[in-house]
Amino acid sequence: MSISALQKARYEYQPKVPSILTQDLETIAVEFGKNTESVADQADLKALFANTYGKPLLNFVKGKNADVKKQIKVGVILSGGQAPGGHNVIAGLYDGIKKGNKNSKLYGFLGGPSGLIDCQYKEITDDFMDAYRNTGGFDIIGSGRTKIETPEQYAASIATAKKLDLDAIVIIGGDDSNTNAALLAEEMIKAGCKTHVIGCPKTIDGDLKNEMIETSFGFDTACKTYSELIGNIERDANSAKKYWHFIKLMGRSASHIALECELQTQANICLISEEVEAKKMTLRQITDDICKVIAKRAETAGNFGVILIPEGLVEFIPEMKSLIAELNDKMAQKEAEFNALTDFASKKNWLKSNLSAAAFATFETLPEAIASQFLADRDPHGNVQVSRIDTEKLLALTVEKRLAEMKKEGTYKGKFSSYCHFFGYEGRCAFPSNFDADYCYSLGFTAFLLIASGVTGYLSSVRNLTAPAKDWVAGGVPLTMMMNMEQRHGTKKPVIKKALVELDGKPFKEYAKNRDKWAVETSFLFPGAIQYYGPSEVCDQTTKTLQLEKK
Ligand code: FBP
Repeated sequence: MSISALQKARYEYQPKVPSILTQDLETIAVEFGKNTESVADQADLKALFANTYGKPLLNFVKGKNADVKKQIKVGVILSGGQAPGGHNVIAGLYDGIKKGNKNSKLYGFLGGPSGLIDCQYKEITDDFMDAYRNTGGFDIIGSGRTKIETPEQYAASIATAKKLDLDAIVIIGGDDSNTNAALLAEEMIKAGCKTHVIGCPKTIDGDLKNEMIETSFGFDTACKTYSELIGNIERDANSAKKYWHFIKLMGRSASHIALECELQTQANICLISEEVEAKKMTLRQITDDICKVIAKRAETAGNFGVILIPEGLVEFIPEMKSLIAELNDKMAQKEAEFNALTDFASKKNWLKSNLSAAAFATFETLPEAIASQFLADRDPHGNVQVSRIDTEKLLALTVEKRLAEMKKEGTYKGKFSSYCHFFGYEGRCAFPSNFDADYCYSLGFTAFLLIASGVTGYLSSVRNLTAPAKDWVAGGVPLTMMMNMEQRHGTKKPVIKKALVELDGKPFKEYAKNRDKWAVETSFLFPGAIQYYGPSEVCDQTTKTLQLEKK
């Protein structure tokens, strides 16, 4: 197979790790902290996780671990959306396992959690692993979104664990996948199976974080990739001075990616879904605010600019949120009936008699192309797939319409022309930045140490991330500590709490402080491409979000 020059060079890259991970393994001991409580609903969670609830936090420190050289067998799963660095988590885990005992084995389950359920796996060997070090993507073993949640799926997973005589399974995933990891850890104990379960915090969305998990991996590289592209568009816009660029950014519900990209590029407008919800802003109000900036810039800077839009925005606009909630319910309740409808006109007719008058009125305001996207297939959790709704086009259309009205009113004298973009898949499989390469390798190696320490139901954690890597702190966080109970499909379920953008948090405040200036003046920043080689201040910078949060 031919490979690029960068790929060849990246194979040689040695990830930087916390100094404790460079010690002789037998001199790394586990230090337990205090027992923990879940973020909420303690009684319910204690009952559901009778064996794994409330375990203590732990760190790795200098000391002794006699068991670390034991021969073990471990399975690993990549779960959910791709995030740069996943291959390095596996590399760190693999190197830890082999350093412990060269006869230990690592099996990669193929295609996500379904690989565990169906016992589809591949043994990871030196040559195979080496072809994926420091590269992006999840193609080493593939990923998938199957959930392990039914009694049959638990039974099949336990059967695979027993068949392969696994000491542990490592699940690399986001909030839902790590909720699954916590449940699986508990089920393994209940079934008398020796297999322990450890999670690793993955998602470009950046919404799996809390006081013990500073960031999920992949967020850094994805944001830097999008910011490079946004910076390029800003330069183009500033050169031609004739287009307004509407850029939707991935991130599902949370606006962390949009906010980070805004801080990196200083685009004219960045919508933050969490603020839209807090202020109960309607689509009309959002449109008016954008139009005011466009009109102002038409008089001063010119007829151009850049607007960043978080992927999940529509779910936070009150009238759209109600519409989506009703659609999700009705489409699930009357699935067969709805699926039998083939064209848009008959679907619309069906909605007229099945939605409330208010929801149907909102539906009718949407252009047909966008309205059809609201009716597209739901994800495995029954939710609308926000990455498939062209919110950027919706806003470009509402803005164009409103500007035409303003022209008639005499409040806008510019010339409006727009371009729409969606940056999502472009960033999920980039070569991991040095930060993600280092962080992921450290997370994987730490996952091995957690296995060697005999714990289960823990998330691998590496903290103090704005310091040089040698000073990072490796440890583990009990998964139940991050959980609460939430309503899902009509029943209360245990879930890891999603972290949305906090409006009183430092990253948002930094944006809020500057946004009026960035809106009207042209204050663009051009971050350029991710650099892998060169001075540390160019190659090893963390995200602005992390820097501000740790200030
Ligand atoms: P995870 O939450 O699994 O990490 O996935 C994140 C994400 O990239 C979202 O930003 C996006 O909405 C979604 O995946 C897209 O899903 P798919 O890959 O199934 O199209």
